[in-house]
Amino acid sequence: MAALSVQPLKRKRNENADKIETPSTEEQEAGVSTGNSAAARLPFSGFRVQKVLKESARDKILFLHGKVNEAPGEMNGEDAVVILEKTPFQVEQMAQLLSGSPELQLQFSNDIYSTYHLFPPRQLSDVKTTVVYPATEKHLQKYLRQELQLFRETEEDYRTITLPYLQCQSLSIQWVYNILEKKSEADRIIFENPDPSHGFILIPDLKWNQQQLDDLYLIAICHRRDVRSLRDLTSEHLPLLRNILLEGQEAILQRYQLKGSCLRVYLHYLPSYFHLHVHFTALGFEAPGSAVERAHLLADVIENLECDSKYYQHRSLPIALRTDDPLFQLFQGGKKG
Ligand code: DD3
Repeated sequence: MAALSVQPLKRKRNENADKIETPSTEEQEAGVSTGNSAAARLPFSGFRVQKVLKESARDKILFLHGKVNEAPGEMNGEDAVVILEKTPFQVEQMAQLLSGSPELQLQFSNDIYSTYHLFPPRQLSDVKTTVVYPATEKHLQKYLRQELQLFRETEEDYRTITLPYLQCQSLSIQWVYNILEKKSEADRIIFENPDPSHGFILIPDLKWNQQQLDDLYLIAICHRRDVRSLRDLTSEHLPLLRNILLEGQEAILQRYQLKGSCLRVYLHYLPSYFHLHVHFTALGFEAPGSAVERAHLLADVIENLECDSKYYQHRSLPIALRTDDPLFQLFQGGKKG
């Protein structure tokens, strides 16, 4: 097993252990850990809304498809997806704000009740913005709200339907290779076991802004490139999977003071990208894709492989498919005979 190389804890901003540590100003000035603080511009100019792909008042999230880089007076733009999301509160910071004199506008007051518009300072009022540019038709489709239907994929379904479909599909996972090769996000890596066959990189998922532990979300991406999904796993991969579980939990304990018993550690089937990866989320956080038809706890996967090396080749696995997914037609057609 490779030596643990957990990064040393960074200096705490204050004494609160729940708070996430940010790099000190010296570190930021030295450029050690930037990429999350520099002023920036969007990677395109202009944004003409084509469609609201999805919105949720409850989740406070908005998915927009826009045309960008359009010449004046022309409609020849490229496609971009912009996802805007209000982030969870940083409790300590908000409490501190209330103890001072926050900028307020009264909405109304009635008896003992009153409501206000509170305008937090800029560092507490950011909107998490995720950009996909240039966006393909696949991206646009991915964010459109769609009905799901559940199937059971047998060993034969996988061999005759799913696998051939995947092979001619070749979705780009360049971003995964960029992480593994340290070409992108290198300063965000939380832990690495560099072993080429039993090693992995642990990194915050793009969905997590790392400002509060409530919605903690990291992914472990394995170094080897020949494991597409749960379906490919055999007992040969047990050392890799055990490393991910044990070293991943230990790294999260060191960095975030969160115990393994407070984490949900699981794989998706079907995954959204076909390079083996494991999700680490806060147990109290109902991350998308943590429902029983998609999430397989890593600890269970390990035990199943210990009992039967070919467990995931032989078993039927549930798959939830969007009705606009070409695979949906193949499964429905196949089932009707
Ligand atoms: C993705 C699944 C993939 C759109 C969007 C996200 N974590 C990522 C690139 C870099 C990353 C991830 C595909 C893409 Cl919004 C299409 O996710 C990523 N970096 N999940 C990290 N750390």
